[in-house]
Amino acid sequence: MDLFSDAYGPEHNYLPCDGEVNYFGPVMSLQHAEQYFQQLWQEINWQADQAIIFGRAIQTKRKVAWYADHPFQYTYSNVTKTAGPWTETLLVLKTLVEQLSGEQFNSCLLNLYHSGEEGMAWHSDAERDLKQNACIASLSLGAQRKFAFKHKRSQEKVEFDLVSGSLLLMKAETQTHWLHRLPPTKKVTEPRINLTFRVIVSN
Ligand SMILES: [Mn+2]
Repeated sequence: MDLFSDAYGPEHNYLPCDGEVNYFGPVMSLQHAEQYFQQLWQEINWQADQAIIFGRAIQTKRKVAWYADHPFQYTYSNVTKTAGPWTETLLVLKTLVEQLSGEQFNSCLLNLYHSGEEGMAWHSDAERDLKQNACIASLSLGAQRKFAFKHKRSQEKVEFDLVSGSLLLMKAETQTHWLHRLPPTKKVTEPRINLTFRVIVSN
């Protein structure tokens, strides 16, 4: 397992095969990252998420929110959510991410992890509402967390330290062949907000 930094720059593909991941490192100052974190913490309509564990729906401590160009419906983990309209802060960040990535997005799924004890298990972002092989852009604000990819067949791992204000892109066939997760850790006590900008197919 390799631990990478952003030493290669945004053009570098960190995956050895079957997909493309670009890591830009920080794309704003720490002060701006903290300011955006505070704004989103205040203005986003954070909601408890549900997870299905052994067939039972349970409330997660992790909070989520879902915003888009239109009141799209989005289904994951057997829960359907309707998107709210963009806030001013989200539009600023969406514009920044679009300029850096050269991609366009019509929606954003936000996750709020109150501390390192909250994480996300191995999964791929392959919901049927997502445009297949479209870029997913992940912007991190707040606590630095590890983020890992694992190839579905070979089990090969690629791991990142996602610093506050950093941008990571998942492209092409990444979701088909790779899982990703946010491992829980007792070492992190501060919260993190993650924005994932996506392309949803109209429904
Ligand atoms: Mn994901």
